[in-house]
Amino acid sequence: MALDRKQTPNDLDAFWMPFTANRQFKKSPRMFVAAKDMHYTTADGRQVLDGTAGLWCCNAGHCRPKITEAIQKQAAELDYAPAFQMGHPAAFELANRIIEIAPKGIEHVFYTNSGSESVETALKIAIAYHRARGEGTRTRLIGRERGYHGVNFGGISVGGIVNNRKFFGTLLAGVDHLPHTHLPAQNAFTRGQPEHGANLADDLERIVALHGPETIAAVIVEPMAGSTGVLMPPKGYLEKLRAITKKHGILLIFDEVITGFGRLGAPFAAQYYDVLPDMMTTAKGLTNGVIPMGAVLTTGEVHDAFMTGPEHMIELFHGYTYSGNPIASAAGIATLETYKEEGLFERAAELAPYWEDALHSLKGLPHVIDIRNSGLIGAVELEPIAGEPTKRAFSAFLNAYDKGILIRTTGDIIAMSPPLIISKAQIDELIGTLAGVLKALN
Ligand code: PXG
Repeated sequence: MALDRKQTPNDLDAFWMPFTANRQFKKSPRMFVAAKDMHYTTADGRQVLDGTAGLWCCNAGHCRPKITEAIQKQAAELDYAPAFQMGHPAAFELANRIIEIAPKGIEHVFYTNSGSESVETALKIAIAYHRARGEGTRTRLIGRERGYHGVNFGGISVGGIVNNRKFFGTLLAGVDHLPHTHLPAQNAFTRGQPEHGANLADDLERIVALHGPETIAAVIVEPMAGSTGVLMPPKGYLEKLRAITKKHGILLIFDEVITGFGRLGAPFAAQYYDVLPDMMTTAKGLTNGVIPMGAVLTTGEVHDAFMTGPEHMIELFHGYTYSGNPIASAAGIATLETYKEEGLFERAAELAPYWEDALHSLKGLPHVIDIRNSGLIGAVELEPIAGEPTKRAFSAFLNAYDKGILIRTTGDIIAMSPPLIISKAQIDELIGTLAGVLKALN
């Protein structure tokens, strides 16, 4: 019997696309059909230089043989193993390798399937940690304006991207926000960390005084705020947050979903900025973006607080069917091996000054009001068109795509984060093409 539904594989209607202008896209689709190293191939056969590592995740570039082969082999050998009360070697092996490159003091790995799930997991661990130690009144969570912590309810509650929150009701109770650190009047066109703004961390003392420290479980921030448009932490800011949280017995969570796995030229931002949090949330670059996987990394102290009570009892009532999935674990191991064998974190650090100079050469072009960078991350902020925010940057994105480069935009900010395998010639091509796009913008 014939299926009673449309058999129209080219119909774009059924797929409701995430974070996409669906109607605009479906009128004028942008389809990738293949990828290799630094390039995507479009459906009409063009090569597009990847200026964003997919969505900040393909740090080793695309279709890297070691990762592809590891996935193929694992799929044929052990496709799935139950994640609860059973194990398989690859998940343990990957955890050990993550801890090898993590900051000293970070000792345990709890697997998830995305950045959003890593955030939910870390927030839950924070609250349960205090309870396990007899401080069950510590339930409040503190995020920051302009923060992005994924799209689940905990993450949007502590997050500070207005459009990600305002359509979705009352969110979690008991959440406060630190002020964001964007101070364009003082810090515009800073290379690396800005001079001004460390004092914004002192607002945490105000929040603590308002509620009492014994009510606060954790502070979560992106050490470098990516999605909101690339805001580097002011000099001394993260150190202050660490000192204040420590003083009041509050856990500090770094959301390293973007900054993890070499983006700044160190394995994690915690090492780049030399500030040790109690937990780190990761995803994206953990598997080079190839298979969904995330992980929460914790100190020994956080983990050990749970390891009490009868040994036959589950210590943490949390986890996912796909936590530590064999194929994701194999992809993770092969990814970390690729980073190591090719010295990609060191390469990012070496390329950073060249990247910085290239990016700042855009200063003075039409509409450019700020440029920010660190590691292999860069942002170019444009003056919005009066009354039509986001339109100018979105036009830049579309024109750039037509000219063969992939960039990201958020509001009127262009963000770039190329794979760490990018060459100097490709940096010139990316920035040169973008310069042409900016010159032609309305
Ligand atoms: N935390 C941070 C800091 C992130 O950047 C998430 C959590 C959520 O991860 P998942 O895997 O659930 O999407 C993110 C994700 C962009 C962009 O263009 C950024 C993200 C995702 C997609 C696009 O800025 N960050």
